[in-house]
Amino acid sequence: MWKLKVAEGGSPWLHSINDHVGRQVWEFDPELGSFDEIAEVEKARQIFSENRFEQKQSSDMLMRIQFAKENPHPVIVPEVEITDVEDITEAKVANILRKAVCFYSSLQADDGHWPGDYGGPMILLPGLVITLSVTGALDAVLSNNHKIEILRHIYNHQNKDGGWGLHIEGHSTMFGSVLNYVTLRLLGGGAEDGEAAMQKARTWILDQGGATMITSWGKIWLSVLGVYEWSGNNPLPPELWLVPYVLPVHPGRTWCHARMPFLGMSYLYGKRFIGPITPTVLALRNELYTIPYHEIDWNKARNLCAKEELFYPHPLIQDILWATIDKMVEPVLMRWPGKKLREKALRHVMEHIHYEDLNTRYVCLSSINKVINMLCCWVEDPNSEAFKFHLPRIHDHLWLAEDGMKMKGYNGSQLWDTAFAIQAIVSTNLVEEFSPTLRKAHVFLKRSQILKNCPGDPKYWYRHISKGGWPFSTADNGWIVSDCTAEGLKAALMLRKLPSEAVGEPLDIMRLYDAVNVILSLQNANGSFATYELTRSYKWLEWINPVETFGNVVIDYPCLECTSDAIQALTTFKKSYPDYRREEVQRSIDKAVAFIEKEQASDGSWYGSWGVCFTYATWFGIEGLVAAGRNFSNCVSVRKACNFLLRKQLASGGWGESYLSCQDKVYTNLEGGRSHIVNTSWALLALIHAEQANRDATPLHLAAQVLINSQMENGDFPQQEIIGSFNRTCMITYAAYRNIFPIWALGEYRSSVLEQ
Ligand code: LAN
Repeated sequence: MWKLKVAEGGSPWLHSINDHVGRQVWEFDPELGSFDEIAEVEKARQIFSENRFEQKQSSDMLMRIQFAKENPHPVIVPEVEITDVEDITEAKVANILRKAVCFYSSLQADDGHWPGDYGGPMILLPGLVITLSVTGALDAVLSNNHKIEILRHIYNHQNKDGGWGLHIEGHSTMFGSVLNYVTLRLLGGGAEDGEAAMQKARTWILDQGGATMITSWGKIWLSVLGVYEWSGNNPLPPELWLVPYVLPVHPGRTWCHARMPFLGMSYLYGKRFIGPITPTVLALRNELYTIPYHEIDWNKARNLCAKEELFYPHPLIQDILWATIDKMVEPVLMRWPGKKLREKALRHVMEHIHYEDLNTRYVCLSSINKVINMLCCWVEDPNSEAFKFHLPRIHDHLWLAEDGMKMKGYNGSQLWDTAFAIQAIVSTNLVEEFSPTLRKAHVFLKRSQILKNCPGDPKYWYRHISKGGWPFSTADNGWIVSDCTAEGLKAALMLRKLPSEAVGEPLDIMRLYDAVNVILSLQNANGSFATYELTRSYKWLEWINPVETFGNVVIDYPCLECTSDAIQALTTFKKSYPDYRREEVQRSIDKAVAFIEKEQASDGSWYGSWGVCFTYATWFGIEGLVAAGRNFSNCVSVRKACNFLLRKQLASGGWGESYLSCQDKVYTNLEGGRSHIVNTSWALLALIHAEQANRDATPLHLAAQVLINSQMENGDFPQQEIIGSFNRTCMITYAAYRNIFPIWALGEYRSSVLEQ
């Protein structure tokens, strides 16, 4: 049976700066599991695949089955069902919360964090399988059991039309379809039922024009595998890294999630690296195209892109730019003496790849650049130590659920979820009952703070300071994020106020100061905060975004959520430590508030980049303003935002927003007007904090009723539609939100609305 192992290392090729705290790895142990347990897992898999077109997101059942055995918890209170808002009482809500937190505590790992699914995108795992395949490491890294689970995931998420989307809930795209088809072929899928699935997929691909229509990023992976020609790619010249930094196009000025993958891709492009041409590769050349491979016009193919994934069409000027580089510059760089410059650029790129690998303990920023870096290390030297260090870290990026094995978008969402969970649990006023949970979470929080800057000259490495910040996932990942730092700081400050006998020793005050230093250092001149770094270049750079599938990728954009979080953290900090960098803190808050007000749309909403979508951002907008002392009576923005949320409340009392809001930038209800507990919780939290109870508490009671009635018998909450998003078009699972946010919202509801 499969087992989730947490905070374990166990290989001489693994290093950690904090004893692997937060590390999540699924391992197969044939000795493990009673007959009943194995049957329970099988049942969960079966239920998923039977309902796979209705419920596309897994419910993390494998982890739940394991944790139920490891952390048995009593079901402490009878079920409460509310048929009328009049029935809601403080005592009933307290019981619901007790049950919810009791259940959620049983999902906490021993190291203090809450593991969970962070899958969703369907285009990540193929890059890994292609990489393992061309490096010959496939069988060494993925056991047969891994392969079975990967195949299960791919089959489970094939759309009815035969294709695969960008993410599990999305319509079929050439990107998703070709890459998953190729993965099936490389893993030897196609036995029994698989044959029919592959046939259908091939038909979809050929009907939409074949693999030349895949987006640029897919073209690169296919070229690496040898089933697409490098001449069919637009240029990715590594020499770009050598242009003077003053130029706005220097890659060092772009968003870390654009520049890190570009780093490795430019290496592979510069070398025109192709893996071994195997019989499968030759067969794929036949299977993926509508015309014979040698007749394909690769020059034309450079700019082809299927309409299903053409979210960001290249402006003409971009096409002209690529054509010029392709025809005039590349030929020079491929031959002596231009080749000298290419070699210099490749050395520079490799130096930066090694720097990233070392400073993330081979976890890397995200699963994308992890795989690309690993491949580059192998291309540089197949026997390198770097490649060996990369291998065990692959498992940090894989997750198993009842829908199969997937690649996470990151090595997890450990810190982010834990910081939220702490605040949610504290909001219930049940701190004493759940002090062991909080104590453990507190340890995790403390052990995940980044205590050092990355070595060397930050300018040379294009890095911001890290000391005092918190990462999204683990300390080994090491990349701090502005809002993760803010949430980490908020959680630490909250725990500091509670008796240390209950929640453990508080975080050292110097470390609080360091966190504040990081936050202040991340504010842009216009008052906003971006994600990992300052915004280093201009919006117009988006015209060189070569990735047709995603929007808002080229620079680290100022973002509402991060800006609001900074205000929340700084205002909380200021209350306890008014003298630390007093004026700077106040100035920073004021400027951030002005940015938030400026960002608000005329209908009162804000648009969210990282969640679905208007409810998420409007919750952040309100929290930021309220934290800074604004309220319904003294601030028109708060008024407008409350009215916006009230207008979107469904007849059921909940809110339910579709992921389509993100790409269309128009508020869109879920199909059939269903409500979603996470959207409902965000809206409820926002309205409570904007003192809606003083005006009319009915909308709050109705929303609370939705949450109360969706609680399951064991205290868990159901997994509904996918709720995380990035870059406008891709969705990502936040498995913990279904527990955290109902607890938090009902916690605040109980203490601020019912106990008034
Ligand atoms: C994340 C995850 C966390 C997220 C928050 C902290 C929630 C947000 O408030 C700031 C942005 C951030 C850090 C974020 C940025 C984009 C990420 C890193 C991701 C959504 C996780 C995965 C995504 C990354 C770009 C995925 C790379 C893969 C592609 C298919 C482009």
